[in-house]
Amino acid sequence: RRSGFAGRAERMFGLMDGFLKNDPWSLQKDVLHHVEYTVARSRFSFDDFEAYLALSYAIRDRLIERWHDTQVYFKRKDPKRLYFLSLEFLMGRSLSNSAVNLGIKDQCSDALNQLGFEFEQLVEQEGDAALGNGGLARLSACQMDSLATLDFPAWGYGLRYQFGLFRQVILDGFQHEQPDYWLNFGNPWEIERIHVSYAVKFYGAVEEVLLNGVNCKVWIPGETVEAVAYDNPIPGYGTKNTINLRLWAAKPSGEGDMESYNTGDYINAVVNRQRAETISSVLYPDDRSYQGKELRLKQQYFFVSASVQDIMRRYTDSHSNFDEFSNKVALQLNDTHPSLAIIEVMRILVDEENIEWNRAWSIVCDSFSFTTHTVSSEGLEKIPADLLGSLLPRHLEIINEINFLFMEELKKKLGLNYSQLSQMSIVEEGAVKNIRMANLSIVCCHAVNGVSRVHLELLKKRVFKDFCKLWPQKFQYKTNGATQRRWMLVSNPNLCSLISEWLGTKAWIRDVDLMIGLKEFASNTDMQHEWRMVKRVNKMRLAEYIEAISGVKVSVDAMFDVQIKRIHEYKRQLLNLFGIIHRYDCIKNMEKSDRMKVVPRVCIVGGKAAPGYEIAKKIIKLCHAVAETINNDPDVGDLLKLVFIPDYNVSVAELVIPGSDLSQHLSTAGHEASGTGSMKFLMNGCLLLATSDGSTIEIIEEIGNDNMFVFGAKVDEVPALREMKSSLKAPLQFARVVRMVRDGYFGHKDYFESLCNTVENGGDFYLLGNDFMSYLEAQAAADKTFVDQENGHA
Ligand code: NBX
Repeated sequence: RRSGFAGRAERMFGLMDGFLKNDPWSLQKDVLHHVEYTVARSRFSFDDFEAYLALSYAIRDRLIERWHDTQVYFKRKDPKRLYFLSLEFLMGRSLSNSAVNLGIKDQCSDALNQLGFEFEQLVEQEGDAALGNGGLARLSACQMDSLATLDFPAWGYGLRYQFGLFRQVILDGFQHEQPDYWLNFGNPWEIERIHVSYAVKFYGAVEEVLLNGVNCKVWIPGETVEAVAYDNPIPGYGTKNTINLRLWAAKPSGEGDMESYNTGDYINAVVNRQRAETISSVLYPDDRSYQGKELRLKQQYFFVSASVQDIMRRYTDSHSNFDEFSNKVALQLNDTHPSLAIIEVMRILVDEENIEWNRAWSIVCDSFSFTTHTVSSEGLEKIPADLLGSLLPRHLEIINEINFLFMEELKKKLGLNYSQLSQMSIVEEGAVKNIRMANLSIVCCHAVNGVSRVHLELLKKRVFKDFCKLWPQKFQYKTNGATQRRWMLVSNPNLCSLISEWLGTKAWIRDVDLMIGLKEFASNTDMQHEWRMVKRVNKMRLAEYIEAISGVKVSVDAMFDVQIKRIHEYKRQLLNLFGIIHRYDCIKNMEKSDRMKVVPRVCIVGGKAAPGYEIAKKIIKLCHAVAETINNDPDVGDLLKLVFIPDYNVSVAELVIPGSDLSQHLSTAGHEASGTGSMKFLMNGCLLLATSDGSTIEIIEEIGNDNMFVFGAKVDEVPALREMKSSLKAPLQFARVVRMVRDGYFGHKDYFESLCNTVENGGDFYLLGNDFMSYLEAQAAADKTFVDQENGHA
């Protein structure tokens, strides 16, 4: 590669000036070129999917161009780079997002129209990239968009799972999981980099050798797998900055080929090698519990090792020693899942670069930070020490050494307080020895981030109490956010045009704070009218979708009331269902003349349950059973409908959120670390009905209690309520709805029994009974506001 060329190209084309043109005619020409030469169809005859592919390749070309320019620019500047390591990214679709961020959506539409295609229809051809479970994974995706938009020299690293999050199929109201074959029809958004690959080693043993008169540890690994890079360019909005999400795929390694083939067992050798690919084959669908599975640990180390090698290579390309490492490299760990990266860097510095332990240690501590997304100590990741020791023997030694030094330091500070020492130890002693990944991360990182203010307070008070006392300066919070590019510009363009027109600027698309300027128009009737028109069109689109998937016809005059998120007991979808049953029961028992006063509602629920989470699966079934009864009851008609939207994912959210009037965030206070769904609804002009938990607490402070429906126990009240629970009597209304379920009003009496038991007989850990009346009051207030809105008091 001749470096002189960069300079020449820069002089000829201007580095930050696109080589490819973005007018409709040029785009059209490029689309046809890709139809003919990439998709290999005739440019005179191709269908929607082929058009989608060709357009994606035409856009990808433009992304690649900007990506190259970004790389050249930062290589020359050599700023501190930010590396974001996450095992999960929920990217969703890329076509619309890329076109919007590149500022070429209208040009693409024009180009396609002339060819007889609709941009919006091609967008629907794309499947979601669902390489993650829930909030944590979507946050990673939103962060990538913001980092690119804010001109950061950032890289994301993750795993290229062949199967993303399972597809949820509902049969007779029960959830079934099916594999997500997202790569089957190709992925035009990624660039395979066969030349960017690293050997990742596993198993084997540690040996001591004498090197230059010094005893050194050498890891002799037993198995090698190749990590191949797949790059996904992420464009910023209103900037040329285009960052990279580098995902690793596992491939059999070429190492040792001769040896195994010489044994004569050629077929077995090939088959065994092929097994290497299983490492990046499937995403674990559990979003909270850790099972200590070997494959999961392999995934973690595989991705960490490849990423660290890549980062080290980039650093050593332009630096001759490690003095500048922590000034040039920031490694941000998304939860504890990538925390083996800490140990891997330590191992490379000490074992391979022969850097003295203490110096290596300070480089590591200065470079790493981590974000935790968990509120309870039960949710923290633990890895059985035996498992870790067999897969990564040298890493276990390093962890033990770090722990030993940490314990010595603690003893000096705290004395011999064994209970405290054992709580803080990285190694959990017991029948099974475990490595506590959170303790490891806290000890080794210079910063620990919570994801909302109350989350940090809870970490300080409970989960990491002792660590917070020891190192108060390490603990901080960065309240989560969501990108308005994806959640408004891509999914609700009509609302965006309205906002830009009223504000007289599009600057809010990069700086969301500017939306405050809308406040002065809040009571303007023209603005209110336009706003309602936008909402109505979005609701019509959603109603069509609902009818298509469920056959249920819903009225757009009704309030669209939505709860979409992973199904969890603490998120209390069951409280929502009990509220719906109560509403149904009230309508049934009402005088016919009073029914006129009922505010019509369409209740929409969506979300996946982890495959092994029985209670969550029963909640899904109950939702279907209740829907079946209500939707077929002629007494109720349009006053109440309930629909479950199957296979909830990013694209479904993009459709549902803009068409919602009310959204529910019902976590028992103190259980949702932050919550980000609420933000997406709010930016689309949807009111929230929520508990005072996670980021909602800060949202209430920003928008005021008058602008949302807050209910339920507060974070500080929950522990005492739990203590008193056995002496508390659930309200009659609550007992009545639970009884309806128990007695088989919705069928499946036996199946729902264990579900009912979770909220009665002294159970009710999540305090549904306690919060029920206050929930109903908040719902009544929402009804009232909806009617007022119709009267012009929005
Ligand atoms: O992270 C979520 C929290 O529950 C939300 O409150 C928060 O807003 C969001 C972003 O900070 N946590 C989460 O989604 N966790 C996981 O998805 C998860 C996945 C795998 C795993 C453990 C947790 N092993």
